Amino acid sequence: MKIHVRSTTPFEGQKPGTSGLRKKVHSFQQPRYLENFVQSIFDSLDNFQGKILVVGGDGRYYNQQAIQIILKMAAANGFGKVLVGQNGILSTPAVSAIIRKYQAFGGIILSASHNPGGKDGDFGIKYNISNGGPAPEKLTDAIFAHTKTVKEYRIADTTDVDLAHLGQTQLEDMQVEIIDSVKDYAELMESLFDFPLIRKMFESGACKMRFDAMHAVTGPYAKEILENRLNAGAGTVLNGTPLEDFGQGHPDPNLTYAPELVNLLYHDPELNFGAASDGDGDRNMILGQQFFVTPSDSLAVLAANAHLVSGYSTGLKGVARSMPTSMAVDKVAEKLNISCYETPTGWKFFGNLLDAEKITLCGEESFGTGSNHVREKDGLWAVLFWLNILAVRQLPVAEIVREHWKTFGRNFYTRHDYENIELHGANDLIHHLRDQIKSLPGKQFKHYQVVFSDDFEYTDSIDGSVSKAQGVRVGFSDSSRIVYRLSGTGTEGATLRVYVESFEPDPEKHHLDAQVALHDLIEIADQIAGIKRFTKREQPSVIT
Ligand code: G16
Repeated sequence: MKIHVRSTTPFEGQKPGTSGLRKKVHSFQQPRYLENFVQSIFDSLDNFQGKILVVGGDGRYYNQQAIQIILKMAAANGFGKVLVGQNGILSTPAVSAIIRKYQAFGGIILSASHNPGGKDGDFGIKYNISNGGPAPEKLTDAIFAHTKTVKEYRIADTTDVDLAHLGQTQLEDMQVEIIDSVKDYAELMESLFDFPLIRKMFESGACKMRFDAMHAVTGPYAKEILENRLNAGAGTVLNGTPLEDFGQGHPDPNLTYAPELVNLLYHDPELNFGAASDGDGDRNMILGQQFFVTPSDSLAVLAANAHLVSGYSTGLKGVARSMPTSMAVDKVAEKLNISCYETPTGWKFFGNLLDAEKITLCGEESFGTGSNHVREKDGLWAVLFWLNILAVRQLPVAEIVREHWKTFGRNFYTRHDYENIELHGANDLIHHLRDQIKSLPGKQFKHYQVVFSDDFEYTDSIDGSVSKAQGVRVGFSDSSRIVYRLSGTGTEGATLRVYVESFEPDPEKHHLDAQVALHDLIEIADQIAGIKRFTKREQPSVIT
């Protein structure tokens, strides 16, 4: 095989964020930019020669070009075989499932998740390890260190691989197998949930749903599983064809960016279940008739009802949530007498707990829920979990959630995002908060008294690694809290996230709108951090 060892010089700023390296497409199109990062991944790994790598992406602009480069580099660096999704398509949870099923050494996922795509949009790359999960910080730090010193990259001089047809080809000494993007994943879902029961629910007309794939990667998965295997009816899946620019949409399943679906569930009386997933298929949004289930509540409801679902009926080992996620699931864990872990934002922090079998379910406020079936959050999995619960309980979504609140109390919760603000102002705001950490406890704001304040630090109970400065927390005497952190997934300026939560045991007050129930705390959040002053914004850009 002819291998070129090409000279290169480092690019600045190739630091993986919350979930891999995300930049504008234009950045990735610069000669050597992707090559440097891929070589830095390979240089950070040991003993992968002859082993299997899984490669796929969410279908956004530049996906296929990037895959061709990665294949040639994988061949030149000594991988034995690469499994690639047909047409370069693999959702993030599917990559995780495939790595595990075929005992691959790791996988490369090309996605910028929910960020917009297209020529002027975002692109991204992340590396997953052999357990199927995101590379832990130790590895992403090593990759970043390599990007700062990379001097050459290895690439095979060979023709492009045909990604459109299933089957095996040889890329010099390395085998490339183009695999069905959906099959392995669909089989895994079928092993976890009661498909005959869910099918019966659809066929009887008891459930009529719409799934918005947002022109992103989940379209083919949702069509195969919901329409073909579960007979939910043709037309159940909206925007089901993956497009390079996601139909110019923002493939982020929330109330702001999925208006078509929200409108249907609020105005079409025939529909009683709605769901959506994001660019790479790991996020989910759940809607009932005129009802939005917050991701934090969704995790709590899944945990409380897991015993009804075949794949989880033997009980949960424990649960985990990211720190800013509401404490609703903590209440369920308490009742089930199982452990509840609090981790920093980022799915990678759940990996060790899942591998050590400390937890079965985990989730984040950022529309991510998952379990030990893979090592990524999983959008369609969450939808199927809900469908299985609906099929067993035969109650509307809203009733299930209201009943849950009655049993466990309601954690009112909201997240206010200030997107694309000036980096300078964002950093100043965080410094301003850090300066107050010591002086805040004891202070009174309206009828809330601060009892603690810190910058969240996490020690992994399995490997002892420590992650510092993961978000400033302000906790009040009634267990309400405000959390501030800067997003690690944006590509322009900075995004400030402000998370506000308070617990309400009184069912008479559970009907309140979260923005109303949290009104005072939202004002206090601004008072403490000077949000308007530092961001120069009067309003958040997204409220969830
Ligand atoms: C990624 C991570 C999640 C994280 C989310 C938001 O999700 O995998 O763990 O919660 O970003 O992170 P941030 O608040 O730093 O923007 P995804 O779906 O974008 O890969």
